[in-house]
Amino acid sequence: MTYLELLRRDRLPHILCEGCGDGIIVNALLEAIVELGLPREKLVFVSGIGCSSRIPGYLLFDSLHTTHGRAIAFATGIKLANPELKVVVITGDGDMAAIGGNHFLHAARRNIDMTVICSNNYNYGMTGGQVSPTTPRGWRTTTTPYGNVEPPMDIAKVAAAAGANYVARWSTASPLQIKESIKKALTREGFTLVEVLTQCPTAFGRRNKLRSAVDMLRWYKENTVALHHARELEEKGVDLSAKVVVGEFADRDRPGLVRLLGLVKDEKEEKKEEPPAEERAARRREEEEHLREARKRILEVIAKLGTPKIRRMIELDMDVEKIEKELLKHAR
Ligand SMILES: Cc1ncc(C[n+]2csc(CCOP(=O)(O)OP(=O)(O)O)c2C)c(N)n1
Ligand code: SF4
Ligand SMILES: [Mg+2]
Repeated sequence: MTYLELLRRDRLPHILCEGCGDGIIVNALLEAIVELGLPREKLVFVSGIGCSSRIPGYLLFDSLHTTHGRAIAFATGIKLANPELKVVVITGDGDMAAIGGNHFLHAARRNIDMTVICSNNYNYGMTGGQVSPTTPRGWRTTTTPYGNVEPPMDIAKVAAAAGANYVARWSTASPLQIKESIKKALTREGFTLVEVLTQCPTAFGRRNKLRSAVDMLRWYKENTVALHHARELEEKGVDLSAKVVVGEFADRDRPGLVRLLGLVKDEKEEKKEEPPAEERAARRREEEEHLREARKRILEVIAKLGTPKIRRMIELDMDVEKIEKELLKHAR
């Protein structure tokens, strides 16, 4: 299967602007699903409201387009109702960190089994470019025309601190890393989050002298620092306050909520309880012996009741079905 087969091409043309980074997210996501070989019927997509939240509408999967900020709440319901499903939330910085902030925080704390992909374009793209909780200081938006004065929220660090099992952040300038992190996120238990710093040239870039998608991608390339480098640089006293740190912020194995609630079998415990191979073989031999004995006793009874022909058939150890037929003929 190729990722093109997972796209709802009947819904094209899409509503996203030319150069919008959400296309890079779709590409990485579908390639991750194809490479993992995940069956279509096992995945459900959930989104809120925003440009990024429109993504599931273009994917050939079951999906739920919900109300603003509530995607994680709906996803929780789906997962608890059917723990066999892999639930994926596609959300934006406004949808998840502003109006949906509490759902996000507690889903990470409770380690609720779902994968969240957050398209962080630093603003409310769909409604024309208002400031969001992640807009960096000094950047202009329609509601901060002289530059944002508020300190931004660091989505990846908040998720990691709250208790999520897997958290990664990359920019759209690193599509391969996004794909690999989505693959990890989709295969981990518990709450997993991939934050993607993405370009919104229409509502955000042009207000900040980054008019095109290329300008914005170049900005990400020049201003992101890998986590391990950031640590080294900070130790040397380099000021990274104007840079964005990317990488994996959490990768751990806490039990997810579904397992804590006992809604799935604990495979590790099950393996522990299984007897060793020798013991299993001995049990099997015992069962087979028991069946042979039972068959022998039944045939003895039949021999007593049956005709000389049936007795002969039993002596010759003939097929049981043939003996049964002969016995039925005799009974009639
Ligand atoms: C309850 C409610 N409040 C406000 C809105 C208006 N609204 C729609 S999308 C949106 C922000 C979307 O921002 P984000 O999640 O970052 O998505 P983007 O468009 O940037 O991808 C807002 C405030 C709404 N639809 N519902
Ligand atoms: S407004 Fe921004 S986020 Fe929305 S589709 Fe256009 S470029 Fe993408
Ligand atoms: Mg946004």
